[in-house]
Amino acid sequence: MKVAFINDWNQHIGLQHLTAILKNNGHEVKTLTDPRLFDDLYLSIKPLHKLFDFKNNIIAELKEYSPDIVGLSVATPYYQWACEIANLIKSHMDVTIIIGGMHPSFVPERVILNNSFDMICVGEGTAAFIELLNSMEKGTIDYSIKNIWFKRDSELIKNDIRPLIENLDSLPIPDMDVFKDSTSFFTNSYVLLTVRGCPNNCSYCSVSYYHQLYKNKGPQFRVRCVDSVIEELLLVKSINNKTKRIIFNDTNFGFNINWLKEFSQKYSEKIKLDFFCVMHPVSIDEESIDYLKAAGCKSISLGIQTWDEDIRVNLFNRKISNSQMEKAILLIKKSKIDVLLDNLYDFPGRNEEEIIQYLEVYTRIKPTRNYFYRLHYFPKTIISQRAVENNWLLPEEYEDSLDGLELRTLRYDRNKADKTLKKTTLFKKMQILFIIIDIVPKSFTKYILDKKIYRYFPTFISPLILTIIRTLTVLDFESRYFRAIFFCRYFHFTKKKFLSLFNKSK
Ligand code: B12
Ligand code: SF4
Repeated sequence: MKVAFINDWNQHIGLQHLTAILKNNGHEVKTLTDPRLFDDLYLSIKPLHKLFDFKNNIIAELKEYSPDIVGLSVATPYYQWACEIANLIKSHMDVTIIIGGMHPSFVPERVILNNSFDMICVGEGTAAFIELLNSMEKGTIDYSIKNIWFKRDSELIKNDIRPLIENLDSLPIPDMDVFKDSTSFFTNSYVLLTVRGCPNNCSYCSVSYYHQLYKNKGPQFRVRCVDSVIEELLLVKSINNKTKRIIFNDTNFGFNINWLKEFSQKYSEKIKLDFFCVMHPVSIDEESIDYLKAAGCKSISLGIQTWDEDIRVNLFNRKISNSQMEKAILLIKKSKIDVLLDNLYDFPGRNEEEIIQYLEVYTRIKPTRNYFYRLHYFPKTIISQRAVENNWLLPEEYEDSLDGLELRTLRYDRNKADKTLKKTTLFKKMQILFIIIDIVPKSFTKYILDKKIYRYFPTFISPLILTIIRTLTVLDFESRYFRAIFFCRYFHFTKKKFLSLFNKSK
């Protein structure tokens, strides 16, 4: 069968898995890229996006390729993009479209109502997609394939979920060709996972919903063996010998200390590339830091979210103490590895004193970089349910998130709108301090905090613009990575657009 996947500019691990297994089973696969220039969560300029839109190129390529089925894969913030592409395809050609990935897996009952999607893959797709293609090849679709939801005339067929793949090492190494048109490739970076799922259950995190989705379907948190990770990386190096950065985007890299010890030995011997990883602060101690350092780790990202223990434990369901987090950060700093912290702002109960608490901690420990995210209400998360129950979010606002429309962020008390506005302005001013806290002297931050000078910061200084300026100017591993991705993406795809316009005009 001929399969076409449409992807944005990101490297896509799920698609790499799918295309690997499809090719192994004799199917033909093509991946088309929509780089979404001037049209993403960071930079959206409508007239420029229209000028550099690749959707018509995709339609032309699809018509030429003439696939039997088109596949899309999306997280919630990309769902509306997928709908737009699918509608456009349906208006140009008669082809079956299937959608999978996190968003359709979480809200299949919603996604199946969209006329442009003929089928949905709920949960893991490798085995299900092969079964589907094999049945299509035989000329009769098998409507009982587990993990796939179908439309047959006016009937909706909602099949059950199959057990999870227990042994991740039984899967083929992810396909490397599929990401050759992703910016990761041009920037010589490679993103991979050593685990799937997460043992924790943080209330705001989409990954936690897997515990419900896969209930009684086997252990949700699974770890690959070190050898399979090394094999994947050796292949990456052989395909792109310019590869210089490895990104372990795990939920919990190095969760198991024996795994980390083995990884450290093999990685430093066979791969020898700088790497970045996402860890949980509980996994950081003297021993794990030694292994990470020896392996060549340059940067570690930790989820902090808040220094208010009550909110962290009771609202966010993150079972870790302030002292454990502080110890982890200081250990990483001591080993001269960059430490990047993810923080959340914009949640109920947040007040000036609590933010001062953050600022005092960061004045003392000075992480390499602080990132601030608004807490989004993703579909089916525990916090979204609490938000609707507590009137932090209106039911219709939650409904919007199910369609990947505007992702609302937590509000304060709806009945005190004027106070909320004042609070938001104050938090915006305080954020400026967060962004510069690691580059200004401790005495400066202390003075500003003691005298509450931040209250007089001008409102025209935008935290977002400041963050962009910092990312463009600093030299840490993460900022270099983002800069490279941004520039390479725009350079590669604007060139491609001009070339296609030039060829057309000839
Ligand atoms: C690696 C990763 C990235 C990487 C790679 C992206 C990617 N899509 O592979 C990078 C850094 C680029 C990235 C970017 C983003 N990410 Co991200 N990312 C992850 C992470 C850590 C792992 C995802 C993964 O690879 N899982 C393993 C693969 C094998 O699973 P899978 O993709 O679901 O695919 C399987 C099935 O879903 C199914 N399937 C998937 N697609 C299809 C299609 C068809 C046709 C079929 C049949 C089956 C099928 O089959 C696959 C194999 O079994 C998760 C957190 C987590 N631990 O899950 C967050 C996560 C998915 N990301 C998230 C977000 C928000 C983003 C961004 C929007 C961030 C941003 N602000 O830009 C972007 C979106 C980019 C994009 N186009 O996906 C959220 C999504 C939340 C939500 N409800 O949507 C998550 C859950 C993080 C979190 N905790 O909030 N991400
Ligand atoms: S936030 Fe991190 S630790 Fe918590 S459930 Fe999500 S992936 Fe796991």
